[in-house]
Amino acid sequence: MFNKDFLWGSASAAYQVEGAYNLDGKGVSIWDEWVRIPGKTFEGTNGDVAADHYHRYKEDIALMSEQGLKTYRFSIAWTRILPQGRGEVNQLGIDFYNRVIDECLKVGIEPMVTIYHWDLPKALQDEYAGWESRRIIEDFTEYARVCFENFSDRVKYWIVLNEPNIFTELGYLLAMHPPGKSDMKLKFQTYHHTALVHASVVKLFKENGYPGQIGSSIAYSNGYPASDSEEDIEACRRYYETVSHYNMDIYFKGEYPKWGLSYLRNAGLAPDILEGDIELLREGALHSDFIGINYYQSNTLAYNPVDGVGLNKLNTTGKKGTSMESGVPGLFKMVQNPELEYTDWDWVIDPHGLTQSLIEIHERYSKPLIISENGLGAYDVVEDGRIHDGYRIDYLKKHILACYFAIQEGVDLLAYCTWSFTDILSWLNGYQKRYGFVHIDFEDDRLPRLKKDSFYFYQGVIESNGESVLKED
Ligand code: BGP
Repeated sequence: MFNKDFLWGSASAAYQVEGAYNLDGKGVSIWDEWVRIPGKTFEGTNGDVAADHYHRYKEDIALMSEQGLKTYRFSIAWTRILPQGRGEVNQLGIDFYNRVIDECLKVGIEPMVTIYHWDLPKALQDEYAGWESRRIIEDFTEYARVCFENFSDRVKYWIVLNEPNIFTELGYLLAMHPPGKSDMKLKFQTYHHTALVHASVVKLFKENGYPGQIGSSIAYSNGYPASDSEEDIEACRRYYETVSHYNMDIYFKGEYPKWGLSYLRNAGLAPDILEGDIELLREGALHSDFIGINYYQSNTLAYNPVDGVGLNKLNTTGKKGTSMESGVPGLFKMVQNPELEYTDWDWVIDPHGLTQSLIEIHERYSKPLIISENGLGAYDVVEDGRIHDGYRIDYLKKHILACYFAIQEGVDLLAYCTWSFTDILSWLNGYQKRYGFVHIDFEDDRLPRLKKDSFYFYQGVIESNGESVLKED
């Protein structure tokens, strides 16, 4: 049974939904710049207009209310609030988020705010290379303070960072996100800085006694050994030590897994950990109220020798079966799982993995959990003014059921947010990879909204507090 206060939600991110990239005093973010470099995003798509949520938020929130949403997770664009990253506050930016928050509350939707969803102010990137410098800790904490001072009278759920493991991997290792670097040591160093930022913001939140709950959201993929061979089981263990547990432990235990850290040290890849870091990280971990996880898929791991396959870029074309094998030599490689189905972007569909992930995290960290993202990216077709996205309904049904199984096992799950409410920009995949309950025709300047079949499906789920899915099973 889902708790009667269970937060059925849906999520977005400022850059992917708002548009209005240069209006009302907004400063330039690293994404505003990145999308303008030829070849960086699918067919040069950008978020200049996106879903124009900046102007259409009332209409979108009215649709959320019609669906019955209990929470709307959205992010704040740092550059709307502090156009240069620090210093003068842009009141028009504050006003916009006040309008969004108030509109949500007016229709009984709990606003859940992500403070950072990847759109770093370009000014800070230019000045000190952003996440590469520890100076980010002070600037970010000050930005968070501005958010708390302005919005914490009404916002009760705060997610400090969205998927720090993904933006550091894609930004500093795979060179697919800004700043487009490829340096394994830097990836681990910048990740360490994100953890310090998280801890510093949690500390500020608690010391100032702001009401509400705070956490961060990590992209989590549980792992399976590809076979029962000793080598594959060991590859899976190494994956946890250097990826899953590594990413989570530093945020929610305040330490790195021992084997993982010593492996990285021996390889000359470990982050520099300064005096006082671990103390701050432990404090941040202790005072984090919840753990946010974004779950899309699991990973199946196999042995990868030291001269084995390296990391390869993701499939951003939507041509099924075009992604290449990827791994970290000496640790593991990710392989296809013959038991499971894949999306057109080669993401594995594995609802059981969600149950396993939730249980693993619950057992290791003993904190309440929020699923801050889960959803299916797919091509949608409009037929006679309708979108019959049965595949999305099927995906969501199975993942909601997966949540239920985890709750039965004792997991304290507070919320489930789908990705996304309307169709929005997919960072690297343009507008053709759709996730929403509400279709947007991006070819039409009026950006018309159209409810998909999945809109009504989720409406039924919320109305029955999950019973509609359980009944069918
Ligand atoms: C997560 C991000 C989201 C969103 C989602 C879907 O990693 O937090 O912002 O983009 O993935 O990913 P994609 O758009 O690449 O399909």
